Amino acid sequence: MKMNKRGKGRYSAWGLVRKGLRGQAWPRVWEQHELESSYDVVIIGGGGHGLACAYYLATVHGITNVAVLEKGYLGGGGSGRNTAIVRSNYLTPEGVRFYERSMELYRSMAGDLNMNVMFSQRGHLTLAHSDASMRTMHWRAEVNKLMGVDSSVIDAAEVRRLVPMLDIERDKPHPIEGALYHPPGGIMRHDAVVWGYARGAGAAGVHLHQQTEVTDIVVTGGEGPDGKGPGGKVTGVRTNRGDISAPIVVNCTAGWASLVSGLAGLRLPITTTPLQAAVTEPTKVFLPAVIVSGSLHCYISQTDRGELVFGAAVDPVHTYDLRGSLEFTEGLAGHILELMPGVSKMRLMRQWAGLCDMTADYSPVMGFTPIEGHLVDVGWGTYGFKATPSAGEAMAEAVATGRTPDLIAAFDLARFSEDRLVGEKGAASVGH
Ligand code: PYC
Repeated sequence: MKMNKRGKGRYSAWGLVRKGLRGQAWPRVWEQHELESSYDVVIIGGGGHGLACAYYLATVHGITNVAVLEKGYLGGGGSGRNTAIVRSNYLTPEGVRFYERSMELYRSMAGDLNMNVMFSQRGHLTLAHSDASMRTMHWRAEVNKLMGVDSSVIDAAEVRRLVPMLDIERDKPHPIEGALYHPPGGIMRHDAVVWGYARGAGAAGVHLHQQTEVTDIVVTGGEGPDGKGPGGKVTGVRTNRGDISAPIVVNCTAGWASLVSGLAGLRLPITTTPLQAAVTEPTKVFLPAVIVSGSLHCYISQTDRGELVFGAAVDPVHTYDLRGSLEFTEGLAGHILELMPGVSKMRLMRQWAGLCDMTADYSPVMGFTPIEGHLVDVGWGTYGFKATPSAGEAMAEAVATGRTPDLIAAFDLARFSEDRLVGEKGAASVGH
């Protein structure tokens, strides 16, 4: 069966076998198009955020003359380089509300995008190893509950009941005092989220251009010496494949965000830092929840295939270098074994790094900028994957209506100069 126009075709099991045996070509999941010389909206960055924005622009707002430009391949940046954890147990009301909208969209995503995104709401535990961190857990739990999010503080005995593999021995440097327990948190298949949005956007008429690098954002009338920067107006972009005129250019490039908006003469309050992660060989599934320890700088989940996925603290340098390091592996292994000595025989199979676009308050920057027509969806730090659907939905609304949706009003760029920071460091799973 061919894909229908909305990208919702299905193969029967027998159809799949027949096709495989006959060596037939698979239909493309999204069509390829010539690069047009003009679009109504250009989105830079073909990761989850850019694709989600394009998808909601086309399907909710009927704006289909849209190009997503990706310098590599779709989902090859932060969307493919995270640990696929989702949750909404943040610390600020603004953060909780925003990430909870993402959870809602994630819950209905498999049906909405007709894609098995393997959403597994297996529960999420943020361990506390001291009185001070128990206090923060209580604070988060209270904010979460007030915002209608399922989250509470549990003691060490309950932690052991939920996750018997954890060592709750008290006589050690970092004893487990308790945890913030967030039952709806979990993991999902990050690539499937990207493919689902790409297929849906493509089927709705959006042009997806891979291997298309933006080399300049064209701005006129700005305050900078070159006519760029605040006060100016976007007229298009230059790419390695030709120029495009567009009145709206959205930056969804995560780790590369400050470089990309820099092309328009806009300085973003963002630093870029790598975050490494690693995965073990598969074993029988034994870890029933996502485990995070801020103090021990590590987080662990087990995939449905049985691999343990580990992450640690961000690297201590600002760089765009994605190489793995032995320091990371050694530090990670030490901390994981302190929590779960039982996994000492497991072998690490792979290691990777993604780029985190960090802001001073650990909250994102979304919406309009002082350059007319230039919008940003950046500053995600270590929270980007979780935010994919709600960021895409809200950015699409901003582009379509010309107004900032309430959901993201607190995350505007002006907050840094107007002393309205949204401090979300206390909700970080990742050491910084
Ligand atoms: O905030 O849950 C989190 C997280 C896990 C890995 C990176 N960020």
